[in-house]
Amino acid sequence: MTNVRTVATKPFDGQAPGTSGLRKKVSVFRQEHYLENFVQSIFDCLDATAGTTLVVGGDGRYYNDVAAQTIVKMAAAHGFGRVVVGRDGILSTPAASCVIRKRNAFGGIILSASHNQGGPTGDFGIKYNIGNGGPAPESVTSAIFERTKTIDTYKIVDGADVDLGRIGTAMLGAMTVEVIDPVADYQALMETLFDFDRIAALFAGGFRLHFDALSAVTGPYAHAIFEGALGAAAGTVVNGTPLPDFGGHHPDPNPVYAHDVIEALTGEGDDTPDMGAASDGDGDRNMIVGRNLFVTPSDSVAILVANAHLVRGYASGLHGVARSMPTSAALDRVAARLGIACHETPTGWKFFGNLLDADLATICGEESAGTGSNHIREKDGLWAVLFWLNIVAVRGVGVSKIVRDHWATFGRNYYSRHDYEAIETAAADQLWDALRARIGTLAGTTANGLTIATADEFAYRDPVDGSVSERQGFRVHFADGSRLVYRLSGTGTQGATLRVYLERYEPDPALHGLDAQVALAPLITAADEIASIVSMTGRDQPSVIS
Ligand code: VG1
Ligand code: CO
Repeated sequence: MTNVRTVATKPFDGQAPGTSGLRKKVSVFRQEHYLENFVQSIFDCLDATAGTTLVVGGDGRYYNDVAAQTIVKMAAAHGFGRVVVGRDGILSTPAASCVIRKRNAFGGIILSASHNQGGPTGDFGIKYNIGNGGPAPESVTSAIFERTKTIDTYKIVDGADVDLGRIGTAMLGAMTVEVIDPVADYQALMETLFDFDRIAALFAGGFRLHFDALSAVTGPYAHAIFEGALGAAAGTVVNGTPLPDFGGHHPDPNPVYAHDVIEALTGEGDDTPDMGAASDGDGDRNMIVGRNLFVTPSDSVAILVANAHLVRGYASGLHGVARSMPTSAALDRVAARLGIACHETPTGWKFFGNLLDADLATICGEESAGTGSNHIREKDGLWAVLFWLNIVAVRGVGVSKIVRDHWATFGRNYYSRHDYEAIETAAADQLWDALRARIGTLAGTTANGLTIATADEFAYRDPVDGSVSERQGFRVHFADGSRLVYRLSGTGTQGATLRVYLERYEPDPALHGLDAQVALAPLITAADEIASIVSMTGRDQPSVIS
């Protein structure tokens, strides 16, 4: 008999889930009972789970293995009927979403701190997804947070670790533990959406992809799909083995942290690949690079939507599209052309879930390199790469040409995000309060000579359930159509991170070849003039420009 043990514990501070669950330093998670407290708080907030299925998996970062064992044992103590775990505790975030949906699971627990660094001195994270495969809505995450403040016991079964390294089923008390191939269900889903034969023909014709998994979770998926099913040359996937510390990589697929991809795609020689791509720690984000051209994520989602009719899974049309508020309006222009709705939501994928469930949107995107569709309820990095490959295969032209043609048709939305990472919390609070006090007075004034048309703090009313999310960032619209957005990151674990999003629309094709930072220079100055970033943070430049 497996023995269920009830362990006395105390409430912990600081467990408020951010935009993507709970993220903390590994050292915090390793405190006695810390992980158990959070898992029990999740379980305590779920209705009638007895006999149901729970999916568990993570991005393979340090502590993933320990946490997976603990969760399996707690799930058994809680009375779940079955736990489905990716082999070695591995599931990318999109694969977890796929498996939750396919297995009609009650929900899933995903172990990841996404793009945050891993290793013993890095970050760990845990997030609960509901039965539709998407991140739990705020009503659930707030209930979990409230529970962490009062929790006094958790339940776990005693006993040896379960072997998660071998595919198959075993019993833990009355619960079945099923270990699955982390790639199979996900790959099968991709094969229904994209024309694998056509993409395989593209590779057979000599097309060269350079995919950098940044030593994070997408390695096994990319090896199996690109080099396996699609026949891309060996060596297409680099850094393709998930490592507990991600091999020291910062698994955030942007031109700074994935600079190697930008470098590989610089040039026009025979040895220059045709397309570059990367994904983040947990596999839900993507970076797309053409020869000598980084595709901004805001452009990428707009281009996918403009070409969706060429791709099997989307050829019958789109219900609508959605983008997070700071994402550029390039998508809005495509939606207008297609005559479909374009929804604007706060940052974070959970806001897209209701729109997808209600068939109000089919494809969604965020400026932070998250793109996805109604095939699952998470953003999906490899899906975006396959979507691009499918478009390239059908149109027979390269990534950079597709982007330039798009600008020629729709105009170019110059776009950049400036991050000021790990600034002192007190300084960030001060800057934020000052901005809040000023925002209502900005309309009609000028900044760096540019006239401000409107300025507000973004609030969102969900069109499906009517819930309201306030204080989602400051928006400043200029009379010439340019826009500035300020947000504080919800995913950092050190100090505060200020994000400034800059956008300028340029219809004239003769002006489409500028460097984005040059095109945005007047706005960059205006952003500092409005928010006094340099004087209040002591930083004279951003830490990351993407
Ligand atoms: C960041 C991105 C946001 C994304 C979130 C989670 O949030 O800006 O667009 O949804 O990460 O992505 P923030 O609050 O730090 O700006 V992931 O790949 O960490 O699930
Ligand atoms: Co991620």
